[in-house]
Amino acid sequence: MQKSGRLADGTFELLKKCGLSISRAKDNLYGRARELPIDILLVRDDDIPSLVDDGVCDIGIVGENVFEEHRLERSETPETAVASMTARLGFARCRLMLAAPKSWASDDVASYAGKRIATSYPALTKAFLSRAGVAASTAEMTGSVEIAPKLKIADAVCDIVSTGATLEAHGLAPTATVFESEAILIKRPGALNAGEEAAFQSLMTRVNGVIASRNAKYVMLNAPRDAVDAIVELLPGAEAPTVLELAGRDDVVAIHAVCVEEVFWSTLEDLKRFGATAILVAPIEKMMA
Ligand code: PRT
Ligand code: ZN
Repeated sequence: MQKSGRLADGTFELLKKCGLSISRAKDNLYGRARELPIDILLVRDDDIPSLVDDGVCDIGIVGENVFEEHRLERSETPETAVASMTARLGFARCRLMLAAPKSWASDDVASYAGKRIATSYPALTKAFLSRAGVAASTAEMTGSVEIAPKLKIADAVCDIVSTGATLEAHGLAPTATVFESEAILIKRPGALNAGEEAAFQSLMTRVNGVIASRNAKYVMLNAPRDAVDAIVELLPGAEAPTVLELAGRDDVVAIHAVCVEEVFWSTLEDLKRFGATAILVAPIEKMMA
């Protein structure tokens, strides 16, 4: 995993939610989980795909952008790639975007024809341009890509965007999404022996539980008996809610449901319109199917 940076925080948080406490060596290069037989190598994110491909590590957590760039660089197809994606982790979401100085920025990708584009992701950029049928050149930079147009190193950029504030601050406008990314878990097929595979499966059960419970809420409410169907219909991503009798009430029942999708204020307002009362929305800490 990444030693420090935008992926590291999310990765440590995920491992913590999976019930793993990581003790780090003094040199900050190694970590060890106390609860499962997992050793952790702390590195720069760019090294993670090769470390997994080459068998130094069995699994890795990395940005899909870095993994896909590495895969394209090695001219691998998804079928022949050594390491492959095992799970999407839902954090470090970002987009790789083409951006141009506001003076000539246009949503038409053809406007990049004949231009020089600075990027840390030349393979992803070239693949996108070639799919779009646009002939442009790339200038590879390892950081501070956004200053390239001002320094006349390039005409435009293809860079990672999260809020868009960095592009804005440099007078650049994002015009096309080249790649959508989030943190992913990668694994080399056949890397693990039976004991290691058991630890990996245990880790994955926990990871999937954390991901599933991220937006999940436990919703409890009272509903008029004749509105149960309409109210259940409104509960986002709830399968087979529990309907309970209320003591001394024939006209009203209680409904309990696990909603796996986000429950918005507007959903609660809709529920109220159908006669729901005493609505409670509680977070769910862990889920296992
Ligand atoms: O030291 P190391 O090599 O490990 O880290 P790094 O500096 O290469 O990467 P790091 O920690 O910045 O990012 C790691 C991963 O996080 C990336 O590969 C992406 O998958 C993901 N990620 C998510 C981002 C961003 N959001 C992001 N905003 N990576 C980079 N940025 C940068 C971007 O390059 C630009 O400079 O943030 C700036 C734009 O941010 P906004 O919010 O102004 O749009
Ligand atoms: Zn990096």
